Amino acid sequence: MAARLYLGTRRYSSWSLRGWLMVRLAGIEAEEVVIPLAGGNTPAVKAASPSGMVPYLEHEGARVWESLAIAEYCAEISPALWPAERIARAHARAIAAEMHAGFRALRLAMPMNLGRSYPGLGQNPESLADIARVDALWAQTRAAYGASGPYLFGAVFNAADAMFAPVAARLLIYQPPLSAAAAAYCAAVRAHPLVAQWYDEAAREPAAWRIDKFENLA
Ligand SMILES: N[C@@H](CCC(=O)N[C@@H](CS)C(=O)NCC(=O)O)C(=O)O
Repeated sequence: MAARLYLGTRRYSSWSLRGWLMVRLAGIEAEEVVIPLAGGNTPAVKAASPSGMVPYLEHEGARVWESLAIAEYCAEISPALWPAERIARAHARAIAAEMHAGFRALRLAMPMNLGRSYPGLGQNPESLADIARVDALWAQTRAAYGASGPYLFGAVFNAADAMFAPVAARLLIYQPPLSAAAAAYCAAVRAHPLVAQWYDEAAREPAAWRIDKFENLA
């Protein structure tokens, strides 16, 4: 096998979901190595990945960590990961980069747990401000580029959608106030076959991989 993709526990690892979606969207055949996360500083992750974090992709001699770098690598193999048109592509990269660098309050207050529902939890002024920005950014993007379908750039689920897929998951878990359009986008992301596959595989992970601090928020 010329490729190996290191991932963390699917139930919790939002960054792994992004990297996995990129690799699958690009059609790269990779052996998947899922490392049960310890809730930070997992020794097996440190041993496997140059940055000590997942996702991490090895492919035909390339060693790629950081989800956005994985996105760019996958897009070299499958350019349709980004929109074909230059201005749309610039926008897609801008919003993907904003996601990669930001929304820390949202990520901290609403950790991803695909096996739980925590409606109403995690709302604070900072996380709600992040959510308002996400909602506006999705609305602007869909208004400008999304007319042909349910995703950010229309009919094709692309790298920008992959970057936001774990945000959609969090919003479905924590159910903060959202515009109807953002709620519809979250539902569309959840229904995408690859996202559905990730949830299904997460549901089959051993119960022993569960981490108390993510299971008992309520
Ligand atoms: N900026 C990184 C973030 C990766 C990240 O934070 N991954 C977490 C899992 S979601 C991790 O590997 N944590 C180490 C650990 O839990 O041991 C990226 O874009 O890939």
